[in-house]
This record gives sequence, C-alpha cells and structure tokens, in this order.
Amino acid sequence: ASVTPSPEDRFSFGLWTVGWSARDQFGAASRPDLDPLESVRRLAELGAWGFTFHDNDLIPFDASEAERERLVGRLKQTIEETGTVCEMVTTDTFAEPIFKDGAFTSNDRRVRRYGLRKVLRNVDLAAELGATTFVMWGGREGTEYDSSKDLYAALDRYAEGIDTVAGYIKSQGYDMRIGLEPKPNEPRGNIFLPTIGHALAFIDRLDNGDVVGVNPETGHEQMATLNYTHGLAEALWCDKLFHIDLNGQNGPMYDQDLVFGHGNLISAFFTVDLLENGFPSKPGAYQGARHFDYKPSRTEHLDGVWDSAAANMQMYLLLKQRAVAFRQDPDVQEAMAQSGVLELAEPTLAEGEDLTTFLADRSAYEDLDLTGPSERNYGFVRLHQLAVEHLMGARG
Ligand code: ASC
Ligand code: MN
Ligand code: MN
Ligand code: MN
Repeated sequence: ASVTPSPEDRFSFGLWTVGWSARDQFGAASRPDLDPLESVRRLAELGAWGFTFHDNDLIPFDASEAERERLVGRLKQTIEETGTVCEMVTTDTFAEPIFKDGAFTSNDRRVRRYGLRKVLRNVDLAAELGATTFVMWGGREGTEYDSSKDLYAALDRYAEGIDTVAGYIKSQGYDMRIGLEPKPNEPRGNIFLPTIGHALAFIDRLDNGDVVGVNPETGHEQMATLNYTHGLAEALWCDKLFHIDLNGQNGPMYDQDLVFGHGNLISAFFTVDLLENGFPSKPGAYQGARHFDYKPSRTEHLDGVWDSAAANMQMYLLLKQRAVAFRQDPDVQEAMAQSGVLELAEPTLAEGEDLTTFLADRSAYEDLDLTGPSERNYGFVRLHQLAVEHLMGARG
C-alpha cells in the first residue's frame, strides 16, 4: 500500500510547527523565520490537506487594522491557489507580556477583558476562513505559587470566558466548535485544566458546553504520565473529541513536540489503531483532521523542517498500514477472542434483568466456582506480542 500522503488522508499542520525558528529558553533562533504563506504552499506540496494557525503566526501582535486585512487577504489568496483547507484557528494568549498571568484567569480584570476581545475577533476570523474548529490552549492560565490565585474564582473566570466565546459562536450561527487543549505544566508551573479528564469535567459545568470539546495533544498527556489513547477513548465516549494534536514525547519531561511516532512508538501504534479502526465494539474511523503539533528539532535547518513535516505523515501512514493489518490478521482475531476483548461489550446485567433478579441469582455470587475465572489465562501477552510484531513489520 501507498505511503504517499494525499489530501484524502486529512493531514494538517499548525503554521507555528514548521514555522518555529527554534528560539528557546537557552538560546537564539537556529533557523530563519519562514513566510507563513510559503509554509502553506510547502505543506500542500508535501500532501497535507489543511493547516491551522494562531492569529499571531500570520499577523504580528502590533499590526495595524490595515496590515491585518492585507495579510488575511493574502492568506485567502493562498488558500484558493493551493486548494488547502484552513480547518482550525487558535489565538495566541501566551506570548505577550500582558498575558504573563494568563488571559481568562489573570488576576487583572483589564487583561481578562482584553484577552476575551482578542479571542472573539479571531472567532470571526476563523469563520471568515471557513474553519470549523477553534482551539483554546490556555498555556499561561495557571500558577507557580498557590498563594497567588483564588483557585475557585479562577475556575469561575475560566468558565465565564469559555462560555462567552461559545455563546458568541452560537449567537453568530457559526458552524464551529471549541476544542480546549489540556496541558499539565510548561510554561506555567501548573496549568489549569491539566488533563483531558479535568477538561471534560469542566466542560460538563458550562452553560454552552454543547459546542465545547477537547483537543488533546499526545505529549501533553504523556508529560502527566497518562495514556494518550485512553484519553482519546474517554473523549470519544463523551462525544467530545473535537480535534487532535499528534506529536511525539518520551515520557515525563519537558514538552518535546517530537515527530509523531518518534517518542513512545507503541503508544502511537495504538493511537492510530483507535483513530483508524475504532473500538472493537464500535468500529469506524475518526472523522476529524489528523493534525500535527510538533516542532522541528533545533538541530535541524530548513531541509530538516520539511523532512520532519513529511516524517509525521509518513509515520502516521506506516502505522495505519500496520494497524489495519493487525486487526485483519486471523491470528490476532483468534487471540482477541481468547482474551475476552470481544466479551466486554456484553452488558453485565441481562436484558430486562432487574436488581431483585440479579440479587437472587446465586450463580453470580454464592454458588460461583471462583476457580474458573481465577485460573483463566487471558493471553494478553500473546496478543500484545502479535501487535508488536505487526508494528515491527515482522508479520504480513
Ligand atoms: C497551541 C497548541 C499548543 C501550543 C504550542 C505553542 O495552540 O496547541 O500546544 O499552542 O504549540 O508553542
Ligand atoms: Mn506540546
Ligand atoms: Mn498543541
Ligand atoms: Mn504545542
């Protein structure tokens, strides 16, 4: 099968990914700035379907209205020329000093009102460009010192801000949903909504939560020692997986933003298996963009930028080939059946069984011979070995 990316694969990239000039905490940029419009063209040439951006990836923070309009006009022209899709837009509420204590949760009300206005105007921009997802990564929403923040009020203000944006989207009739992006830390010592689970519980408390879901990033969950695929599964179970940020990470350390699959490869395999094959009990592919939020390493120059962009798509397609072969392999199907994977979809109570009948069922408890279930060999290791052999290209 082909591993050449094409628009049908629905790959997209943030313009800040390839556009990162590798300025970091410890050193100057190691690459020149890229023209974002040139990046859109290069990504399209490499086979990407779409792109995403923060307002300030395209429009300098201090640009005039006229300059903003000119740049947006040029972007629209590039979209037309390349046939590429602007599938998501997001707002930079983290780079400028005004946002040093956050935007929606800053202690300073002037900052909160300013941040909210900055976000709302980009919702309009997103709609103008046809984007159907609006991501909000609150990288500066958090603390270094627990003494510095009324944590209850911070959650109130965070909810107020998100509800206002969601309400605005609905009142304008935009075909758009918000994706909240969790991250446990970096740049703040502790960031609010640190994991997918925190974000899902938060969304549940919103007035306009119907248009709010999550945009989970591989490395962000892994920084919190969590399993990314499990997080995606719970978001899907909640009908809240509105967008994804795929990349690579080697366990809990700084946010590496490696190429997808260049970190925990086995985890990446099961992420692709879920996105492409679905759950055994609920088959079917994820319908959204396969969006990469990675950073070309600082050691790479311009060739390395485009090599690494291509590598994300290559890794995804190679993993997809192997994940499809894994599920289709009769040995795997037999091992899955042996392991009880398919049994889990059967409800624990029988159809129509009420609590009285259940409590009276002696075979379920009093008379159950524990030997059978206790001595069952689930065969999970044999099944996983088959998965890893597929991943390594050692089978079919
Ligand atoms: C985002 C997003 C992130 C951050 C980071 C900025 O919009 O999804 O993870 O910004 O990439 O460097
Ligand atoms: Mn990251
Ligand atoms: Mn991200
Ligand atoms: Mn990122």
